[in-house]
Amino acid sequence: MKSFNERVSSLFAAHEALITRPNEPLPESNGIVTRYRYPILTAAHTPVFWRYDLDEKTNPLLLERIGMNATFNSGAIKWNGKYVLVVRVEGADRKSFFAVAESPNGIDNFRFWDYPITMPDDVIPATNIYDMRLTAHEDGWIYGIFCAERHDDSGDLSSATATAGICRTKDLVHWDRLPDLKTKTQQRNVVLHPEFVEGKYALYTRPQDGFIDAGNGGGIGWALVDDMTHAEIKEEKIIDARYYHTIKEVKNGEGPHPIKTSKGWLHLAHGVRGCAAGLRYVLYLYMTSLEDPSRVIASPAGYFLAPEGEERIGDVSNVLFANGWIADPDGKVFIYYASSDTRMHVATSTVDKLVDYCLNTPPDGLTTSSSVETLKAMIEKNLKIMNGNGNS
Ligand code: M1P
Repeated sequence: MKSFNERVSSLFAAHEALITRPNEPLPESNGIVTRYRYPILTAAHTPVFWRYDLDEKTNPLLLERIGMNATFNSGAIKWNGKYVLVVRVEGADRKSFFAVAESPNGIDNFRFWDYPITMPDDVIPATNIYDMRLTAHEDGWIYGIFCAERHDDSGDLSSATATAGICRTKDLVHWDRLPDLKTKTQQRNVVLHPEFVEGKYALYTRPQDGFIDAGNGGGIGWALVDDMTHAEIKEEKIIDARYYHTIKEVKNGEGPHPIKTSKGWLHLAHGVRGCAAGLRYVLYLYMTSLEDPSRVIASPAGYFLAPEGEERIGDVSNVLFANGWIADPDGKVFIYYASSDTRMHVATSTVDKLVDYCLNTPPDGLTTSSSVETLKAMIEKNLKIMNGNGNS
């Protein structure tokens, strides 16, 4: 029989082996993006000392005391040379909280900081908070915008409301809570653009009729606000609309804030459609103009990343969701995405590839006939090349 201390040592050794396991790129499937063999964060990556009481007097059987259920939907930022995620950690008690994990290379060795984030609750207290988008704004603050979920007292036991909670920090340790975003509708997936636009703060929004249903909320919206310390949306317009029989028929939502490129702002978003198995969440890209970040200039058809293999299975299956990515100065892009509301992954690409993908993937013609004509045009062009009389 192993001693208490030996069993504690085994727990730490197994955890250390897991979090230091080297990740491996998988063979490229489409030239656009590289996936990696292992998830970068799972519930088992949370520190042993979060889950176990390590005092032999109070936990002689060395049982887990505080269960962790999932690590997903993480904001991302390059910070002091490290790839830093503000992770949505969900406990076994279904409460989500934010915790910082950092990696030296962006693809493995993610290690949680000792303490989760203490988010001040000095506004109307929320029951649950999750899905933070991080923006290092040109005003000098790092803002976090997240969903604050509260019980809807006018409904039944399960009724809830979604509001955009706002906080800011200079060090990712101490966070100031700002008043929630004031809007006419419920909101989730609200994201702060990193630059002032017309001298104002610019927000990507997702108006929704209910906690789950987007309803008449037409898609990803755009609004300018004067002051993030009292943010209020007075006017909102839809910039990336939902369409019938597309990957974003039921809902869509901005991912992290867009990346500025020489050809325009590069956006990552999620689209949702319904099917017999429930909702299917996939990731897609689009671009907006540098002069007017609310004007869409490229909208490739279909999804960019969809669940594959074990990504398909989890607490909410058939879901990919991303609210964090990091573009390095050399143009490499680290896309941090979660699968099935359960675990975090990384995929890598480059700004050049993602921009090329956006500008040269045919847009959605919205009907089968149109898709077939698009396909035929490519086949015809390629057959000419293959038969030796197509290349100029
Ligand atoms: O369960 C899938 C996702 O559902 C919601 O996203 P949306 O508001 O776009 O439907 C969020 O609760 C998100 O956290 C979750 O991953």
